[in-house]
Amino acid sequence: MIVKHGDPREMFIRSSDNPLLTAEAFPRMVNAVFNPGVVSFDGLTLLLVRVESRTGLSSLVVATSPNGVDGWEIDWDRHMQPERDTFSEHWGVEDPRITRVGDQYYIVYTGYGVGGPMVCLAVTEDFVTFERRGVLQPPEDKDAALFPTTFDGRWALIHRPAPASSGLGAHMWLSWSPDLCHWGDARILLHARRGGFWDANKIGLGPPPLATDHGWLICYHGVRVTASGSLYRLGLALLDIGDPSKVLMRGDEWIFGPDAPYERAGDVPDVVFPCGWLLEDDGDTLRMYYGAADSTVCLATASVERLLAHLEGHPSGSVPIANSSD
Ligand code: M1P
Repeated sequence: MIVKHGDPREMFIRSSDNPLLTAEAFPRMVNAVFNPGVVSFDGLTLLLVRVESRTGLSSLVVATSPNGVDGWEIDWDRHMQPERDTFSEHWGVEDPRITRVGDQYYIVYTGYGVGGPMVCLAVTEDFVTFERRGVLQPPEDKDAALFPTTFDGRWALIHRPAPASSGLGAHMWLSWSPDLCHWGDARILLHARRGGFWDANKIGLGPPPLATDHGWLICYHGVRVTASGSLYRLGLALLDIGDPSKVLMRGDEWIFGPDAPYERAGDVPDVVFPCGWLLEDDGDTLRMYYGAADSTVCLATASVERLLAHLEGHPSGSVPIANSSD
């Protein structure tokens, strides 16, 4: 039997240990564990996992592993609980993207507040205490991450301000700040395409941008609405290393999509949703951690060189500079 999701032509290869983490592995009874942020911390792979309890609300829990594949320890005490008495986290905290800056880890996450989902920032040095730094972008806005460096003294944030229901598309934006507090100079970075494309109408950033010799590598999800629901797939783009508002390349094709049984069935079927990736010491092997079907945590691995070669070999035909909406 041909196992389609093991096709060697794929760039991201799924771990045979998938799913790495399931709700059953957690010490408390929870509904689902998915969409983790990831960093290397104290010699371990540390995942900050979105844990949805049986209330439906989410919090973020630390899980660590010596090799990033197995031997996971779930540390229920290292837990970023939503501050439910605040307007920004009343209904939970979701989908963390972690950027290391010196000894600090900047966690950009979705605060689900009474006004809708919004982009929030918390900072930690130990993943024990999490210092809230407030709302970076008001509702409705999500799928955000910071770059690990400033550009001419300004921080850059990729985010997704609009709901697809506007009818005008939900695009990825870039905003700037001198102090991580005051944001402006906002502009569209990548348009959701239109019509029959896999990434028509709604897109959003996956993991934080990755610095490469060729530019910032970006992975984003595109959402295709079908008669039987939404399909969440992933594509690539490359931004100028000195000026991330310049889109150098964007692929026309998706490079990873729901295929394995644990991606096709779950609370939300047909979803792959990465919030973090980790470059191994060889400088090429990229471990991408993703939520599968909004239910479990999974891993797929790719070569950065191969991802970049794919982008170069598949330049966008329909979106020459990535900012046309056709
Ligand atoms: O259910 C799929 C995903 O839906 C939302 O993402 P987006 O708004 O970008 O479509 C998020 O709620 C995400 O957590 C979820 O995995």
